[in-house]
Amino acid sequence: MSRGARDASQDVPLPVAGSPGTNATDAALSRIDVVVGDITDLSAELDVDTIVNAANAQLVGGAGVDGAIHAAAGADDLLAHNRQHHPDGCPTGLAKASPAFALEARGIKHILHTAGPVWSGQRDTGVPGAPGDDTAKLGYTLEDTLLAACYTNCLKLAQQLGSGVVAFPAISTGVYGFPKPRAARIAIGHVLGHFQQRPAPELPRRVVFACFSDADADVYREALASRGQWMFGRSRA
Ligand code: AR6
Repeated sequence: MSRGARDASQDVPLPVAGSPGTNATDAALSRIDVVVGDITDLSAELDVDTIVNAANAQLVGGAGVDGAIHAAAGADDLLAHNRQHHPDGCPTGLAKASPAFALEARGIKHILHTAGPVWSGQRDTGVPGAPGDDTAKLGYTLEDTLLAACYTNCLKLAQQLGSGVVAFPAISTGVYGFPKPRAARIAIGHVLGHFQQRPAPELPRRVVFACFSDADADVYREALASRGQWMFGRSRA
């Protein structure tokens, strides 16, 4: 399979009518795809018109997805736009929009820049939910809240811009060191919640999680398949 191609055989089986889960959940799940590929070069079949950049708060470009997006869109144009329109950058958890410049040739209309949190890496502080505590319940660390805000604010911005299909990278899981399974659950939980509250035909119609490797896509597939165990953990506690 080429990078960017949708691997339908690997899609997580979605609940069918009569299986556990509500209609709203099933409808929300049907609006999510997990694919393997470079976010700047996804298959045209996916119809992505908006891509999310895992940026830094200064919006000055960098490595990883940020580097790939700047290279593909045209770094000079993107940097000049962000300097002019977002002179204060993008504080962690917020989202800022730019045109897609050279990526328009690939059907991309908007780039949403969001700065994810840096995972602090502290562990065993003895304080539940202290920064970097991967054993803390989901949603109980400051980084969880900031990462969730990235997804929520990108989706709100996409809605305002009239985006049809938004592709997200795994924000904060590279240079910023956020644990991948934890980040995937936060991403999926917030996208599902957004879709449940905004049923079709509200925009965006769909979200694509663009994973850079099969192993990363497996993390999302596992999180989707096991959502019954972790999505409602807080209310059962
Ligand atoms: N397409 C899709 N996913 C990608 C791509 C790509 N082209 N390239 C990398 N990934 P990262 P962060 C995956 O480091 O952790 C930059 O320097 C990668 O495997 O890009 O939020 C910025 O300027 C990983 O799973 O973003 C910031 O300073 C995920 O994308 C800082 O890094 C995110 O990795 C942001 O760090």
